[in-house]
Amino acid sequence: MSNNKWWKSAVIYQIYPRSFADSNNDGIGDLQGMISKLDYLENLGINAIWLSPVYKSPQDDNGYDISDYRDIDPMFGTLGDMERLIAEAGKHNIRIIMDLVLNHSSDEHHWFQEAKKSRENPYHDYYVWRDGKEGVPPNEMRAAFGGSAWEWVPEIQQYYFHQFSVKQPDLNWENPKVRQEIYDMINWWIAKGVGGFRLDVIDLVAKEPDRQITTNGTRLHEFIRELSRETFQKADLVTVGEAWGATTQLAKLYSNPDNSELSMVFQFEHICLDQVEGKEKWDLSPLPFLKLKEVFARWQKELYGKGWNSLFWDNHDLPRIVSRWGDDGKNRTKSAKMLAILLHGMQGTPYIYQGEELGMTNVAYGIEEYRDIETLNMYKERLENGYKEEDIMKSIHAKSRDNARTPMQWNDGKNAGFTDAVPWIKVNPNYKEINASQQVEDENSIFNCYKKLIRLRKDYPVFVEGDFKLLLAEDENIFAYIREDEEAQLLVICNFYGQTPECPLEDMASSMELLICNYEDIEQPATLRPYEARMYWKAKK
Ligand code: TEU
Ligand code: CA
Repeated sequence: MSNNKWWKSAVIYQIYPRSFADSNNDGIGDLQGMISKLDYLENLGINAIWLSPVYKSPQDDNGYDISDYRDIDPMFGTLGDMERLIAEAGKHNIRIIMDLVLNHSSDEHHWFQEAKKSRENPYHDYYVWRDGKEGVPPNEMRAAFGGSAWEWVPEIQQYYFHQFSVKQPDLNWENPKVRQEIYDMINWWIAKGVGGFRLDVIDLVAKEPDRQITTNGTRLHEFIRELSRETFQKADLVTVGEAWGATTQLAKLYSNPDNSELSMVFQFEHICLDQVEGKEKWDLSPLPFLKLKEVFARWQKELYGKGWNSLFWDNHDLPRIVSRWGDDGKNRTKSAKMLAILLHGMQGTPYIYQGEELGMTNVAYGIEEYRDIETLNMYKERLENGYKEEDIMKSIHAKSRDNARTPMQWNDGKNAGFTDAVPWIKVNPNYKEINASQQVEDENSIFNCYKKLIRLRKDYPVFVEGDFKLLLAEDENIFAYIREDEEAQLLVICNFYGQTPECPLEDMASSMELLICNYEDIEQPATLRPYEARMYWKAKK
């Protein structure tokens, strides 16, 4: 198998720009702030940064509503700063991956401003319109952030379609002119030296609203192949599509090794395990451990040699993993390392979301501290629908996107060293114990565990090449697997809970070399300690 693409042994770090580092003390992170932290990132060892959107935007959805794809929002800096970031990151051997939001634009984009002027306007057809009568939308489709997916424009007596907020009108991919505009824009960024792209909700672009189809539309893969041919294939880029609707079958199309579509996708099967069919993410239910193992094992196995996995626990839309599958109280350090060791031993490209390398946790604020449009709209809607405020807050504390969006915790000084001003969203009060400057110095920190895992991936080819076999599939506490290629074996054993189960893999492990673990005294007892994780390696003769 040829696994020689640079991004197959790379580790990618996601930055959420407004929460990373504020250089000019206006309370919002920015590009100069990122530049000032490149030494920190190089020390961690990552190879690329995926930057959530920094384009010009009214910030209705924190930049996922773009009003100019070829400019930077003044809040983050200038186009010159962006060019400096690309160049400076390059000196640290770090590539910059831009976030492409191609399913929709902002309603303040000049295309939409023109489009809504008249049905004859040349830009009208850049968006998805349907005739109708005021108050009688074309169908019942709902938007992800609440309300109808159709918005009435009285001036032209038509509805436009939006899968997200009313300020995020859907682009019409059926129109070849729209696709061409997109390709030109992407090629313009490629010429600036970016290292790749993350494609926001790429599985929604081929929507067919008349058939009430949004995900995986009929023309989806035709569109992606054209996009790839016209842009990405001309350079040595990494591309990752966000695809909530991906199955392993579809992922093999998206990440076909023939390079006809993308490098890989983000799929969410391992993330949505506590979401009951037909319910919303806010309706809480327990996390099924055996199912987690089954899902990872299936994705590892199905894509082996036929596609490529992305590996992630966290992003800017998800609650913090240590508060989800780990223990963010007494066993925070142990469990955060365990989750890291589990994920980073698998085949695929690992992604680290800012603060994950410190074991940053969820927050539990009062509603007035929340900023996220999805959270705020849901709060309003559920109150109106008679939910108890207490239950709504419970859902928010568990699932709000703002859990991931609190400022990066750099040190134990004012506002965690993020800003001198009032931050746009409150800092997690636990920054005195959880912060980067403390962890960089401490060789037993979560940070240094991530750093070591990144190093191991570079040093041992089996991380990239090896196949995957799940062990102890029915065990209620232990997640264990073995990876194997022609040269070596890699064994990962993780105790997922605070119990002390017996470890039936002791014999196998005893002939192998311990690469990394999350306890300092390594006496290899027959039982695993709370959240204990160990990774072993052995050469084949
Ligand atoms: O998210 C896609 C998406 O479907 C989200 O609405 C997701 O369902 C939700 O965040 C889960 O709580 C992408 C971006 O990652 C997100 O930040 C944007 O808000 C969204 O697209 C619209 O661009
Ligand atoms: Ca700033």
